[in-house]
Amino acid sequence: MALARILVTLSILLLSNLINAHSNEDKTITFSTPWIRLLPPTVMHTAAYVTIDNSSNKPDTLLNVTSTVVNSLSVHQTKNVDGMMKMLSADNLQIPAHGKITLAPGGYHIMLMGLESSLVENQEITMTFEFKNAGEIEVVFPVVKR
Ligand SMILES: [Cu+2]
Repeated sequence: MALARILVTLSILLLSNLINAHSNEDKTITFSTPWIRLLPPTVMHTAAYVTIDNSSNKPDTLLNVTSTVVNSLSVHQTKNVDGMMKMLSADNLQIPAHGKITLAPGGYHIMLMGLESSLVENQEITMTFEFKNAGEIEVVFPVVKR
């Protein structure tokens, strides 16, 4: 019993710390480990990956992704359709309340098409993500060889 009470007290303490951390910045959407895959210089398209976290108690919707240095950005999902890997567009991607969406190779990704010039390793590309509730958020993506 005593142990259970200590555990409950501990988890309440941890929880209140988390809540404080979020209310400090008032940011409901946060991004972690953004990266863009470096492809050979002749390939004028590539993909970007990131984990999007939603700390609010409402789902949010990704409406648009833009960048001043890439002509066309769109959200795609790689899917196995009848044994063939296909890329389907994934407009209006939903980030669940108190949840996250991971964009990773083999699944969701942001497709960069019509690059004006080839990317170089460690180059940084800024993208603006527009959410229905959270508004516009800028994220810097490093170009990584992986
Ligand atoms: Cu794609």
